[in-house]
Amino acid sequence: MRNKIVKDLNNNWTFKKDSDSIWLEAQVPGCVHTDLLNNKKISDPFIGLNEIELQWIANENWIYKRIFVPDDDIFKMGFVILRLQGLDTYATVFFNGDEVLKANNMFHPWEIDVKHLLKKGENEILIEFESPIQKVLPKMKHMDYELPADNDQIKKTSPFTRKAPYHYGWDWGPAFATSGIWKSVELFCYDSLYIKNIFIDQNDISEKNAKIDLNVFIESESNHRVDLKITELKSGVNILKSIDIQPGENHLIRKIEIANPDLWWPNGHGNQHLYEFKIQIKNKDFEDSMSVKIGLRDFRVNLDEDKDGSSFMFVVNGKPIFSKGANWIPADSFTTRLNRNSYKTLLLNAVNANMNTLRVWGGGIYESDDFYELCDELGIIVWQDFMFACTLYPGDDKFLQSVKKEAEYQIKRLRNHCSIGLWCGNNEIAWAWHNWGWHEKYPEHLYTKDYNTLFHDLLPSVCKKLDPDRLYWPSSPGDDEKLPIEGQLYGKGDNHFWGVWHSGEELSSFRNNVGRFMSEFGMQSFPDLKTVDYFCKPKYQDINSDIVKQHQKASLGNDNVMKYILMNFNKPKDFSSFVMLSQIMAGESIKFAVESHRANMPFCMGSLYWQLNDCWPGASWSSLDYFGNWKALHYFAKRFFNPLLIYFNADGDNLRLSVVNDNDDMNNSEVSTELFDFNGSSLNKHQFFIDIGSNSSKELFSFEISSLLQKHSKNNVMLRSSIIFEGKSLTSNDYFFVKPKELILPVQNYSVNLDKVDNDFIIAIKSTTFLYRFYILCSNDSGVFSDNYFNMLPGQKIEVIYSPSNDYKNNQDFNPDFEFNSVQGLS
Ligand code: BMA
Repeated sequence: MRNKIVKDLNNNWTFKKDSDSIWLEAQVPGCVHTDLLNNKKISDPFIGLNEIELQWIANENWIYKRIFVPDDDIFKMGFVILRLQGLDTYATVFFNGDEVLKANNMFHPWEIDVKHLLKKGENEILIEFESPIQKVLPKMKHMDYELPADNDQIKKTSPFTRKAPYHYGWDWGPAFATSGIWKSVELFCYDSLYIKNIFIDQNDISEKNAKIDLNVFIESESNHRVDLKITELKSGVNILKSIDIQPGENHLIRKIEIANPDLWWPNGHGNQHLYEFKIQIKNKDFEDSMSVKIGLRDFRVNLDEDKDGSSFMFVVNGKPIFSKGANWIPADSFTTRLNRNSYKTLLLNAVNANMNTLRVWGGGIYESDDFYELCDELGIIVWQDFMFACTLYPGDDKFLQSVKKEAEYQIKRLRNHCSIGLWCGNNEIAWAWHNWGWHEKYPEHLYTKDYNTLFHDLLPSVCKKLDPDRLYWPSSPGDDEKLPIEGQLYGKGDNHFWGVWHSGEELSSFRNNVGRFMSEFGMQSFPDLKTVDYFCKPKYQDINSDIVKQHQKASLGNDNVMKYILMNFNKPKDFSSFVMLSQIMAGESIKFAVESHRANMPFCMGSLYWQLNDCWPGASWSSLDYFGNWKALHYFAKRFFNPLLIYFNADGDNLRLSVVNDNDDMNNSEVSTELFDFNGSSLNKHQFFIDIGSNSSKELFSFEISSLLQKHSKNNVMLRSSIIFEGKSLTSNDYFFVKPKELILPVQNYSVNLDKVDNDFIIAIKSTTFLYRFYILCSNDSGVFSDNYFNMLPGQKIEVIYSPSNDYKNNQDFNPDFEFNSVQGLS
């Protein structure tokens, strides 16, 4: 019996700069920056001003090499393929001294048959990487225009290279144009035939019945008769069939039905049942098998026209789903350092904040298999961009062919994932053409021909051929599937709203710019104080220091962070107060935005803020910092994405209260609304019993602000509303009648009591005064608090649970260092 052999060649690599003579140890998968760091040849690229010092690396050529001795059984195989799962990026590969391939795209694998070159004893693989910058510059000299690439900090070469756009710098990340072997290297050996690919087409799924087409692709060199076996334990699928295989690619389709399937649901709407199909082929000489895990679900994006334009809504198993989540960027500038656990921690944080959707944004990478497997398991719908963002791209045949290969590979790799909701061509290019002055500045054909070919012809046709049931959406933001003739439209498609932050508008603009699906909007903040300490010594912690500015990549920079703080809060008294106020400001801003999106359901059916995570320690719009610390925004997100939400909307003298409910019907729920002054006295209270329908947003009542307040000052009162159902308070929200800086806040006073129960710490807080956005930080660990950044009335008691990070979870000696404060202590 001859089975295929997959021989991992990831160990024992060495590397050097092309002009150096000494070889150093290298890691595969890896990249030159981390290899230099591991060999102590450079200092941590994320600290101080090191980013500037390390720019030379991207301008050099690097060589990677390994020697290996093949096992005897490999020589018996008919085919020995050198499979390089990912090369970053311009690489020439030599096998035993012979040049075997030249690579120029990091987003698909490279394969070459090396059987004729393979010898007994030592074999050598050597890979020369050319500087991604120097490789492109000569080509650019002959062009009479540049391509925009506004975020590219390294000579604007990025549009020409199929390499992660953010490697060249972005407005939240450093410029580290890596080189290296960023995915596994293996010898893939087979004799005559193997299973190449499986595609499970879910064409008709309901609670009663799941009808799927199981497509098996078998590559063969000659004619064979084999037994094909398909099994799935949970559903009892067990099929055995004898089939004839011809030379070349064989495509077999098997129709399968599963009665009463356990359906897959997004987080918050049901369970994430998965089925695992195992496909085997076998005869007396050969055997091969492959498994695929899938969630069965009917997934549609409803784009139907309606009185307001046309909808943009995910409908899963017939149920409209309000998309709650954020935009995902690569979780490291050097993604090869990430593993399944790093992904799991980040994605669990998303789920813990009640998210059900993430957008894999087009300036990063197509994520690892771990990422999508975890999204399947956790119920996270993935909006998947192709990797094109914020620039125009070349339109020559060579470039298009490379993209075609990349798209075909990625679609085949990812299409079985139930979490993937749609494919999207690019990030913001059509919007930029019409609204960022590109139309006036660049030759027309870059849009009408090159852009059009890539995003309205090539990508949609590859999607249609390989993944016919999934929506292809050309660009985000976008209003329909045709080449856009204007920027964004509100009322159709998805929107990126950047009037707040980029255009300096007040938070109230969030309320006036609600579209059908809000796929981007954001507010910057600084990371956790520990993270600031990581990249910047205390003596340089100043908003204008070079190091702090180096870790702020946005064009409007720290001045804009300060501007928004001062629009709403009093001046921070020092740098760490500035950091904390920036976080609270971001929390309040995005709360304001998301609440208005949710309150506008079903007109608006999605709210994904910019951005979930970071690729390095620095200022950004993220809610989780590079080390996974929850910034204030993430705690706010957990509340504003709570399935049940109370929403206040002031309109002149009216204060309207609505309830948004993603849960099932809740009959006879108590909604209580109470006005307190900052001494804790209840000034008035309203209580209603109402039925709250499922999947709905409903305005419940409107108060006259003047009669609510009567003679009380707006500056020292708070309205608190909660919903109580079956004796439990399910949600609450606080409303203030003026901006935080206009509140007359008392000097803070509270007491704290600490207890340890199992691995967790219970922090009991008792306030003696009103506390505005009281928060707890842990300065020696990155664990998570059950709640944080909340308001407390005098005399109120709150218990917060601190769960230590994995580093300290089982460490009985761990003593967390907690710090307590509130907005009152920051100015
Ligand atoms: C959006 C994104 C990113 C950018 C962010 C903040 O438009 O698509 O390109 O990082 O804004 O400016």
